[in-house]
Amino acid sequence: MAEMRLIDVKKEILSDNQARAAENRELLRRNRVFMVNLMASPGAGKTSLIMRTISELQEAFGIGVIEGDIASAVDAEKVAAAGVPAVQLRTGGFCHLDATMISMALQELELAKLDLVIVENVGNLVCPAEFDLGENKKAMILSIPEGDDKPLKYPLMFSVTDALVINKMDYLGGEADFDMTAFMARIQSLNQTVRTFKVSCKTGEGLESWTHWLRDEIASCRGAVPETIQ
Ligand SMILES: Nc1nc2c(ncn2[C@@H]2O[C@H](COP(=O)(O)OP(=O)(O)OP(=O)(O)O)[C@@H](O)[C@H]2O)c(=O)[nH]1
Ligand SMILES: [Mg+2]
Repeated sequence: MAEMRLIDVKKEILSDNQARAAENRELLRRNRVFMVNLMASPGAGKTSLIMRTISELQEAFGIGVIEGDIASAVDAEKVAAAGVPAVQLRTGGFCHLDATMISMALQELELAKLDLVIVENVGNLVCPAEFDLGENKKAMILSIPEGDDKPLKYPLMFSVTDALVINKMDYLGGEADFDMTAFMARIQSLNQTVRTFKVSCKTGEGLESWTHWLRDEIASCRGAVPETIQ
């Protein structure tokens, strides 16, 4: 009988990704840049939150944005029009970003001038949750019209995220049939440490607490590298 070899493809891919993510994390640490990986379904409001964040923090901080999209560059064009450097990663069909793609994008940004890099991951509640990009924090958006049952259907993303932005709060009380108490109980059972922010990118409601969290995270990154290893 001939020798049989087994390659566990997923395990290999994730372990390669982990090594590249560690390099990205080190590059960011040396440049004192805070990077947040923003994940959500298509249309949940990722670009809207990024645009709101830019207008709130642009004066105080150097911001760069990495946009992930299967086909277009429309989100990066919006960001660039606001005067913020943007790199569009067009994945050509891949449904998530990985650490190698982020490494390529980071080379296109002048990290020495930046304090904050926001990554808009590909719109998808499944695959992005599995890939470490070397980010400091993971954040996700769940928008009210998507429904309160999403933590039951896509538990991994809700489990791994550090911050959960509940967007489109302006839909509550109207047509939306969303049970906030049941939703929060589902989140609690998956993730006891997640920070939650209830916002509307349309009205601006609740956005100060999100930008406050980012300010704190940026400040702790800035203070993180000892002077001797700059
Ligand atoms: N009513 C309401 N609409 C919103 C809110 N936030 C975003 N939208 C709208 O939702 C739609 C999708 O918003 P985007 O910010 O493009 O969503 P996205 O997650 O970046 O979408 P993809 O990049 O395609 O995955 C747009 O029409 C926004 O104007 C909100 O808080 N309330
Ligand atoms: Mg978008």
